[in-house]
Parts: sequence; structure tokens; C-alpha cells
Amino acid sequence: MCGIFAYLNYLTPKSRQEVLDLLVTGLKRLEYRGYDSTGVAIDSPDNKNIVMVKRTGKVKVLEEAIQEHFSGGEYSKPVLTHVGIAHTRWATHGVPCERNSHPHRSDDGNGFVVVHNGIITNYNDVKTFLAKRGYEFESDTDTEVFAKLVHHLWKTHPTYSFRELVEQAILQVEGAFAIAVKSKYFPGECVASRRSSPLLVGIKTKTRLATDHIPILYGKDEKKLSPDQDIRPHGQSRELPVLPRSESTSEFMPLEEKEVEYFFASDASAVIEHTNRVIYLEDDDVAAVRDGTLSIHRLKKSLDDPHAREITTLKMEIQQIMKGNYDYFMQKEIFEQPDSVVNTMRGRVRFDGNAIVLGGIKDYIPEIKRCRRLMLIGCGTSYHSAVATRQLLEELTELPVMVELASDFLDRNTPIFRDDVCFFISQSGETADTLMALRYCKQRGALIVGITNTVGSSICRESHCGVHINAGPEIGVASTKAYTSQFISLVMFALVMSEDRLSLQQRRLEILQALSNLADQIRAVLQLDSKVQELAKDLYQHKSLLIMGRGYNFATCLEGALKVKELTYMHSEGIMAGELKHGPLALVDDSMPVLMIVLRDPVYVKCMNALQQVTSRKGCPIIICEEGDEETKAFSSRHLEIPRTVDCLQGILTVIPMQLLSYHIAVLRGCDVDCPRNLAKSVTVE
Ligand code: G6Q
Ligand code: GLU
Repeated sequence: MCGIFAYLNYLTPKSRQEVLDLLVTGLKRLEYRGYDSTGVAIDSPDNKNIVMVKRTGKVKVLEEAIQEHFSGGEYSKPVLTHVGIAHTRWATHGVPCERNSHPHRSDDGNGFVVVHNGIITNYNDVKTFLAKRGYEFESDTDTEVFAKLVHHLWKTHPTYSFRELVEQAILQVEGAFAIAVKSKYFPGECVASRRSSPLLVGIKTKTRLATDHIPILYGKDEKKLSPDQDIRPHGQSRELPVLPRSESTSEFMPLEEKEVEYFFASDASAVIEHTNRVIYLEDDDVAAVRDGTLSIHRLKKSLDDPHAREITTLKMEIQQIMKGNYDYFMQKEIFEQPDSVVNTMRGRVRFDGNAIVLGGIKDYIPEIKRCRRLMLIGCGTSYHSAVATRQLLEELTELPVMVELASDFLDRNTPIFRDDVCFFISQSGETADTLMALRYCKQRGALIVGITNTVGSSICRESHCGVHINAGPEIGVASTKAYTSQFISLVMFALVMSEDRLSLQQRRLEILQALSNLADQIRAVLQLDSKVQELAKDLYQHKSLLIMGRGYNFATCLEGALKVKELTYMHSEGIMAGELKHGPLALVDDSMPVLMIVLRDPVYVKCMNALQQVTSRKGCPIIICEEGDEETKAFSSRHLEIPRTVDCLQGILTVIPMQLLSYHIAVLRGCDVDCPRNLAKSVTVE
């Protein structure tokens, strides 16, 4: 999610204006990651304070504000050593606005300021803990607790080093983060760390570094916090414990350079123009710079830890790095799915206790349980996520569930009642048809639940409650990771609704178990990429592709066909296999490309019937089936085998080959993958 950029110059004179330029350029390099607001922090000209500038919207807006207020005069005088931190935010907690933009501060005096990417899932516990100690919060973000927690530790443990303070704070937070912290009490120092969010350190020196490795250091005490002292367990806040500090300062391993510049960034695109020497931090590494010296610490020792982090030399071009190793954003987003599905569940699903909490709707669950019916409304891919989860929602809520295309729903003036619960599913949160359907239902007194990927979007703001899918920004016009995250959000909702149904407990456990394996299974499906690419070579010159399936996989047929249409401009149709003999079978002959999804689920026998109908018309389908299902594979020489999972989650694994297939066909046909013709990412007109 989004971007961090920090810059530290040690004995390398730079004016604050130059530092600001560097920070803004760094943020621009990270712009491709998508964001909604930006901010920077530098030292004030008298060195006594920290100055922050934040803006909603583009980096350009921030740049203009900086040019207007922070140039010339004191800002153009060089300083030998300085630390600046910067951020592009993709809101997860609190709408995009200046107040919620990063950096966040510890107190009125800006003692500590922090930039953060990711989500601190136990922020409520930390907030309660700090509020009891007099801290007042000025934003709606999860991030702010971190700045205030470091401040609290500093007050209670005045002898601690900056790094130790940040380490202690990290021990108290859960979730995913990359952070960089700056403090007016520790001038010229910067501390950064990561857990499940990327972060690297770029190093620029005048002469080549004497070493290629930075040894990993450990605090003297790796003792675990006793559970009754820890604020991490959910529930009540408890007294905050602090580990005995690690003593010696000689643990700092010097990079023996005098003049040095350091860059902390979410990815290499932001540092490559300054240096090609970088260290990729690992989860729970804490990188600290003091007196121009970088040291890397780990919070806990584990047997397989290497002794050092390697300084690697980047050989890539900027453009390459922006999209990682991917050629297109869509491709990158497809491959991000093992992580994005985990982010959707993060802080919500507790696999150890088999519990699910959806903070954004938990207060409305009793009302939802009393409703007359559930309506799921969306457009395009978002609509398909509703189709994909309808059956499970019916099963676990025992309520009637209607799924509706927003445009058609409005055309019909569909009757809506006060005891209806209406879900509006939208990646952008701005789709005009979906938004109008929302307003239509709201006027009629229904409860409005938003399922979106964009905090602060119109659908978010106008809903009574909702779930942020937290898939991270989606840049490719064709939706991929948002679909799988919408899917999981609706599955989580179904699980919450069935929490106290004794008869459904076995089923819930089976689904929770499958959710815990999902990321690895998605990784396994992504391994099919080259095989899918070969299949694309067979298909790309054809005019049409029929995609058939039923039950839990019908949504994959619709979504697969939509992907093929929008990306490749080929005709494609998702066909409900049960409808074959009512018409579509007439299309099948030995030249019509057909893809069939046949999995070992309750409709397997019916799918096999369809397969037989197709092959007996000389159709030669590509089959998506379960790993090792020889019987099904025998029907065709072309198949894609996916791992077995619980029936209601199959759709997540079967849609990925379809995303890859449409992507590869589009590339072979020379289409613009990220911006298909005639389409826009956010459809704000009817
Ligand atoms: C598909 C498209 C598109 C999208 C709809 C709805 O690849 O991205 O079908 O899903 O336009 O958009 P929202 O989800 O943003 O409402
Ligand atoms: N959770 C933080 C917020 O909402 C950080 C989001 C990000 O990664 O930009 O402010």
C-alpha cells in the first residue's frame, strides 16, 4: 500500500529546500502505487521544531504548497545533517483529508513524527491505553497511536535511545506496517522498520563502501513479554511493559564512511536516481541511523536468521522497478493476490480462535440478522463478486439474497423496504449507477452497507456501515485483486452472520481452515502462468471464447468472460452450464474455443454431463479441474489443475487462471493491458 520516502544527509550539506525537493521527487516516483493524500516533515529553520506540510490529492498539490510557503530565506541555507520524511497515503482508517494525512505526530510539540504504510490492527487497544494516560488524538488513523506510543515510552524511559524507543513500540503493535520515524529530540537520526510492507534503505557515499554487508544486531534481551503485561492481546488495555534496554552502544556497526546519504523507501523506484546500492529490509528488521552510521537490528533472534543484510546493487531501469518485475500494473495486481487477500482478512479473522470481527459493521449485525432479505448491488466485476458469494450467503444467513446489476435495478424501480439490507459493492466507491442505487435504497429506509476499496469514497460516506476490502490501490482498469478481496469480504460477512448457529459450526470451521490456506493456494495457481501463456497462444487469433461452469463457479465464467472482452476485444461469453441445451450448445463445434470449469463439488456430476455434451459435439475444451483429477482430465489434452479447497472458495482459485489468460491473450493481440480502449477506471457517469 502506498509510499514512504525518507532522506537523511550526514555531513553532506543540503538546504531544506533541496531536501524538500528530494522528498517530493521521491514521492513522485512512488505515485504509481496509487494514493489519496501526501505529506512531508523536515526540521524547522531554527532546528528547534519539526515542520509538516500535508495535502489531500496529488503530489503536485503538495509541491505547490511547499513552493509557496517553504522556499527561499532560511530554507535555502545549507545544513550539514538533516532528516526528512515523506508519505503518500492510501487511507485505510479515516477519510483522506489533511488531518488524517501523514506524518502523524506524538504531541503538539511534534516531538516524534511518523509515516506509516499498512494497518495497525490493534490500534484501538493502544489508543485506549494511551487515552487513559492523557493522550488526545487528532486524526482517525491507526497510525497516530504509533507516534504517541513512542512519545509515552520516551517520557517513561528517558534514557532509551531512539532506536530502542521505536523497537519497544513495535513490540506492542500488530498488523502490517512499514514505518519511518523522526524526532526533534534525536536530531539527525532516523529509525525505520517493516512487517509485511516493503521497505528498503538506499546508501549513497562518495567512495565505494568498504563492505557489502551490514551485520544484524540483537538487543541484549529477547525475553518475551508476559501475557498479562502486554497490550497486544485483544480486549482491555494493560500496563505497558518495557524490556530492559540493550546496553552497549558499540553494537552499532559502523559503515565506515564520513559523508553519507540514506534513503528509506517503499520501493527502489524512489532511490534509483540517487544510488543503486540498497538493502532490502526483512520483516521485523529495525534500521537506525545515528551519527551517520546505519545499523540493522532484529527484535527476536531466530535460528535461520542470516548474520548480515546484504547491500545489493540494483541493475534495473526506473520504469522496470515501478511495476516491480512486471510489464503491466494488471499483471502486478494479479500477482499481488496472495498478499491482498491476507490484507483483507488482516485484523478481522483470528484463525486461532475461529473468530471474525468486521469492525465496520459489527454494531449493525443484530439489525442485519432481523432483516427481510439481503440485496447485493454493483456493476461489472463488483457485481460478479456478489454472484460468486450469493450461494454461501444464502446458506449461512438463511435469508433470501438478491444480486442486482445497479443499472438494471434502477431501471426496474425495484421495490425496497425498510427492513431490507442493501450491500453496495464497488472498488472505486464512485461508480455512478451503484451510487444512485444506494441513494434510492437509502431514501426508502433500507440499511446501507458499503463494500469498497476506497476509504472516503462517496459510497463509503453515504453508507450506514461497511467493510473496507483493503486490497490496496488498483491501477489497471481491469479489476483483479479487488474482485478476490470483495469475494473474501462477503465470505467473512457470511461467517459473522452464522457465528451463533450451532448447526453451521462445522461448515464455518471448514471455511476458516480453507481461508487460512488461501494465500499459499493462490501462489500455487499463479505458478500456472507459463502454462496459461501457452494456452493463450492457441486462442489469441480466434474470434470468440465460451466459458462454461455452474454452481460456485458460474461467477468465474462471467468474470472470466468480462476480462477477456475488455482486455482482448474478443467476444467471450460466460455460460451457465445448466443452460447449455437451452441454446448455447448450438455454438459448439470443432472450431469454437471453449473453456470449462469442472471441479469436485456438489455439481460435479452435472458439470461432467455438460462436458460430455460439449465433447460429443466435437468440442475440444480447455478444462479447469482439481489437481490429480484424472477422470476429468481424460476429456481433453488441455487442462489447468488447481488445488482443492472448500467449494465456496473455489471461485477465488478458478478466477486467477482466467485473469492470467485474458492478460496473455491481450498481450499477444497487442492490446493496451492497463488501459483498454473505451474504458475508465472509475465510471462516474450513468
Ligand atoms: C472490470 C472493471 C469494471 C468494474 C465496474 C464497477 O474489470 O473494472 O467492470 O468492476 O466498472 O466499478 P467499481 O467496482 O469501481 O464500482
Ligand atoms: N493505515 C494508515 C492510514 O489509514 C496508512 C495507510 C497507508 O498505507 O497509506 O492512514
